[in-house]
Amino acid sequence: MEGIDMTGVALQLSVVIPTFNEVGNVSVLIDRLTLTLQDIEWELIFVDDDSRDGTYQKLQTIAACNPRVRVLRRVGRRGLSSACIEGLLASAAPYLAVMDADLQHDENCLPAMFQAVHAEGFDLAVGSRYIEGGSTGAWSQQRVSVSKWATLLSQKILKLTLQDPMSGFFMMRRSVLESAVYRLSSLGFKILVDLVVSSPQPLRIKEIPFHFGLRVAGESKLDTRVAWDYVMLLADKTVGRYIPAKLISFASVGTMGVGVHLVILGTTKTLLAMPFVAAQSTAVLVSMVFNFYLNNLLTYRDQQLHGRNWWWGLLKFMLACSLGGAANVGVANYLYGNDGWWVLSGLMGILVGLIWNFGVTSIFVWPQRGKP
Ligand SMILES: Nc1nc2c(ncn2[C@@H]2O[C@H](COP(=O)(O)OP(=O)(O)O)[C@@H](O)[C@H]2O)c(=O)[nH]1
Ligand SMILES: [Mg+2]
Repeated sequence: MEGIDMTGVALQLSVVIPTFNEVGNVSVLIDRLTLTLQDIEWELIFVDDDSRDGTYQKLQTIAACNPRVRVLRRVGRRGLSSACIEGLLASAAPYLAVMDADLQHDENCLPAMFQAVHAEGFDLAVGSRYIEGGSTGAWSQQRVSVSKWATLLSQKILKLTLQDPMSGFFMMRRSVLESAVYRLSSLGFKILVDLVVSSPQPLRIKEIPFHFGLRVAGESKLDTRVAWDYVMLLADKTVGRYIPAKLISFASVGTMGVGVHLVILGTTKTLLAMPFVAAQSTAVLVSMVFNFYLNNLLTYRDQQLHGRNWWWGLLKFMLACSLGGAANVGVANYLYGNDGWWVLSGLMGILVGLIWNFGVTSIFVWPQRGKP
């Protein structure tokens, strides 16, 4: 190409490594990768979600003297899948790998994965714990069964034939990313499921067994909220083309909010003998706080509000939802005046209120670029 110096050695492999509080692991990982990848031209791209333990600063120091290492820092954002996708999009090699930073993924599998996608005609090589020769290592029984259930769900609902679609350790040809990139959901923890389902063509996949290692430094970020993210990913990959996953999450939280409302109304009215108006107002207030709290925790986990922003967000949420409530009653009342069918009028009111609340809060309470 004219004007561009193409005399350097061409890069073959980009390894993308998401990090969140992994300061104790990254140096060891880089040393191990340097040994394992001796015969390949490689680069490492760390994507750090503004870790609090100095991971970013440490990586920056390493990157300053190791030209194979780069670090991308995201602020006010969280999410394993979206971090991987952004790292992959910042990469330059024809073959791309994703692996964890915590030394639980066996880097000795990388050459075999590279061989599979580079020389054996596979599009994707997956480090698999659920085929012969692989294992989940020292996982608790509970974690094994949750992972098995999640695997089963993706096999049944998304028709995946992979034995270990929950794996976060894989390598692919660049074309896999390029052809799936516009369809990726980027929700939650399960980037491999997202990639495979978003690929327009069936992929030639090789699974390579490995033993999931022990985490020595730092902590797992896997918590129960990851399960919610996973259900949202499944929803997005099935009905997502019609209804946004965040709207489904928002509506599910709202449904739970109705339950909370009724419990509070019941207790304040019957047990505390409050007048109906006071009991209903208390229930509205409590369920608004409940809705805000859960949406901040689940629906907008990737851009959660904290500290002062949390209180400010709550205020805006309550204001937006009060207007949504007024729209709900207005529409329902208008329809009821026309057709007199209370069920349909009521439901239409709820739908209008829901869409209003979701739309307005997604713009004013959890805007795309939140502050840390
Ligand atoms: N950038 C980024 N990395 C994350 C996030 N959550 C987890 N990670 C990283 O993803 C990898 C896997 O996470 P981990 O907590 O070990 O999950 P587990 O192995 O399933 O217990 C590790 O390298 C984490 O540092 C996140 O929200 N953002
Ligand atoms: Mg881990």
